[in-house]
Amino acid sequence: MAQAKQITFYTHALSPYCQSVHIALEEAKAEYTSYHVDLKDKPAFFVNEVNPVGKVPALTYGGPKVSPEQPSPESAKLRESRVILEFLADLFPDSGLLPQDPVLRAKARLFIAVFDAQAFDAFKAYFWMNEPATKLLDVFDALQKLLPATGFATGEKWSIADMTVAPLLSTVVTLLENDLGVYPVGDGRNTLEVLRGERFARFSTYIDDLQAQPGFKAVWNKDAQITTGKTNARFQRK
Ligand SMILES: N[C@@H](CCC(=O)N[C@@H](CS)C(=O)NCC(=O)O)C(=O)O
Repeated sequence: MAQAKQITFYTHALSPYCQSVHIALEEAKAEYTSYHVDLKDKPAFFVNEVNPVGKVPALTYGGPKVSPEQPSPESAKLRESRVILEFLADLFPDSGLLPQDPVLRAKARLFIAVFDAQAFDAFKAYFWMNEPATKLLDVFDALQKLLPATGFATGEKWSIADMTVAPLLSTVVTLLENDLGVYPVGDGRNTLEVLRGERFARFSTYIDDLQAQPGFKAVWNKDAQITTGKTNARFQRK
C-alpha cells in the first residue's frame, strides 16, 4: 500500500549513500519522486531549503505535492543516509527493512556501526592513496565475523544493514575486477583473489547474495561505476 504522504528523494546515482537509500525505497515499494542533484553545481534551493550541509541523500516527507525545486515549508527535511534508512524502516514497518525482534534490530545497527567506523577510510586508503589493502581486508574480516552461517546480517532476509554495505562492497569488487585504483598494475586483481579465497569464503558468498537481490539489481549500474573508475582523477595512477 502506498504511503499517505509524499516523499521526494534528492540523490546522485553514483553516491553509495544514495544507492543504499534508493534500494530501501524500492524494497519498501515506496511512492517517491527522485531529483538528481548536480554536486558540482548545487542548486541554491537545495542548500537553502532542503539540506543546509549540501549533501545527498536527502528526503522531504509530507506537505503538499510540489515540484522538487520548490520544496514546501510544510514538509519534513531529512538527511544522513543511515537516519533516512531507519526512517523508512519505521515508515514501512511491514516491509521488513528491519526485523521486529529487538536483538536482531541491534545486530543490524551494530553491523552498520562496524562498517561506518572503518569502511570508507579503508576504501580511500587503498583506491585513492596507494596504501596497502590491509585496512580494507580488516573491514571485510570484522564484517565477516558478524555474519551468521548463511544469509544476511540479521538472518535469511536482507535488511537496512545489508543495504548499507551493498553499494560500497559492490564498488570495491567492480574496481578490483577491472584493476582500477592508484595501486600498482595488477594489485587490484591480487586483492580480488584474496577476497575470493579461503580466508573470505563466507564474506564472498555474502557479497554474491547481496548482488542477487532484486532491489540491488534495480539500483546498481556497474558500467557507470567502471566509467567512474576509469575517468575520476582520484582513481588514476600517477
Ligand atoms: N554521512 C552522509 C554522507 C553523505 C555524502 O557524503 N554524500 C556525498 C556524495 S557521496 C555528497 O553529497 N557530497 C557533496 C558535498 O559534500 O558537497 C550520509 O550518510 O548521508
